[in-house]
Amino acid sequence: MADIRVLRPHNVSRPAEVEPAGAGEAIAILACVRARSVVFALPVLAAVLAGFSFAPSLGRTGGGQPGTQSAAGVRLLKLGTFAQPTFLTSPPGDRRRRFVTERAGRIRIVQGSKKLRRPFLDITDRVQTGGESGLLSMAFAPDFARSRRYYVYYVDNGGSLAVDGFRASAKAPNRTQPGSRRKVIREPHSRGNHKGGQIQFGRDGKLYIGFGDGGGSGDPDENGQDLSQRLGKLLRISPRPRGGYRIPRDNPFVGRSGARGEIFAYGLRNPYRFSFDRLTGALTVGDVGQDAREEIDFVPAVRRVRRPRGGVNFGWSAFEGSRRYSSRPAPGHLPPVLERTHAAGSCSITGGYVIRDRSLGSLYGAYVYGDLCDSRLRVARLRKGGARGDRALGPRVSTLVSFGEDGRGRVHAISLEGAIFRLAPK
Ligand SMILES: [Ca+2]
Repeated sequence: MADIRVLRPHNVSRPAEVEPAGAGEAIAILACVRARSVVFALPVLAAVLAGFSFAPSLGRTGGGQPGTQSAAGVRLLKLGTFAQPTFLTSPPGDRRRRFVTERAGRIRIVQGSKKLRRPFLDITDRVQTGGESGLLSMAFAPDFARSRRYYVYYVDNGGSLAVDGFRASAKAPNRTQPGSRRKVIREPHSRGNHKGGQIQFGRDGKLYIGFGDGGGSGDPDENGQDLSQRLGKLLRISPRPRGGYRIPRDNPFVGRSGARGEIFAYGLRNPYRFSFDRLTGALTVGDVGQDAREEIDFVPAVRRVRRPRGGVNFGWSAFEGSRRYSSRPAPGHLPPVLERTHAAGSCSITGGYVIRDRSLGSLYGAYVYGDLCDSRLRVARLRKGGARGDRALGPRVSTLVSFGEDGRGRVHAISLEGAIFRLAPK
């Protein structure tokens, strides 16, 4: 609990805009997003009882000054301010538009540099926003230009993990076609934490979904290593246009008795953010730790199939990072390539992207990531078996909830407090 002082927002670009109430709310939200343990849930509860709400008031636009921060080689260009933004992405090849999910259930479009007034989607009536819940990410189908299909990941009003598909309007491309919603997947999830949150299409054209282990502390349901459960897993599916999904025949556990065919990788605690290298198809996962160790996992792509090998066991809850956590078996588990300890100021890792923006020069090919508490952006070179050159990049983004990559491969850093920044050359 003593750590709560490090949770104070300290976005150096806009210090004057951080008011005490905002700080308190940020702490509550921050703590809820990470809520790793019962111990840490106490300050969350205290903050909530003290009257802080989860209303999207943190995303107020303030003076609208375009803030910038810089460090050697890179600076942060402010894209805009949103209401508790959680993710950013673009349709494949779309060089003009960036789509931002807002936690309450809206998707905003930034066209060029202009934020459009009308949301692309509004499902606020379906989305639960307490704890670690909300509209948490979205993904455009690889053939979006033709099919106009896209997908969203949210926590529904019953607390279940939900992925739905929608279609953009044919006549009004910045609007969603009314009545186009199709359920893709639902997973009951009764606890307030470890709601997962990421969907991404791989270079193999399949939709990958990251589900948390079911919440609580220490994987009480022992889902992580249980192949009969979808919680604590990375899933790989082919959504059907009319709803539901197909299980790809080359998934690793198809045909294995007692295992779910949707599972692509397992042994995950809360893979809140994962991504694919847009050049190679390699997988990186930021798996949020328990009480001591945050981790980045890396699985290189198999060139022929444009995806990582399937069936990898990431170790939870036998291992937290590279350390033994319980006596549970974890056959063949793959240790992380990078770990950050809580002793060093981390609390909840925010997985990012392998940078493929050539304008960033020597950062090309480096992996950028961060942490919800330690606001420093970090970079490292990931490779099979380890990482090298792990260092703080310089700029800070407080309450760093996510990164996002646009249609040009430009990487953005997102503060749940409202601001989104693009990593730009100095
Ligand atoms: Ca692990």
